[in-house]
Amino acid sequence: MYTFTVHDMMCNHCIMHITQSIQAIDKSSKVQCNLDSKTVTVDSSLDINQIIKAIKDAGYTPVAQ
Ligand SMILES: [Cu+2]
Repeated sequence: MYTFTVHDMMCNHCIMHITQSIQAIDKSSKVQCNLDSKTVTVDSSLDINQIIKAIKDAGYTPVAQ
């Protein structure tokens, strides 16, 4: 389980982009995004760097917690 702060996640559209980008590399991952706390929690067996890359590829800036 990985938790990131993503300050540039502003709306549900951002959440959709981030979730789709992660699920594109791990279909069985579980992604939970919280706009109030600007956090993204990812349950995935992939390496954290792959998750970070997926979030960056979606156009956002994750900071690992
Ligand atoms: Cu947005």
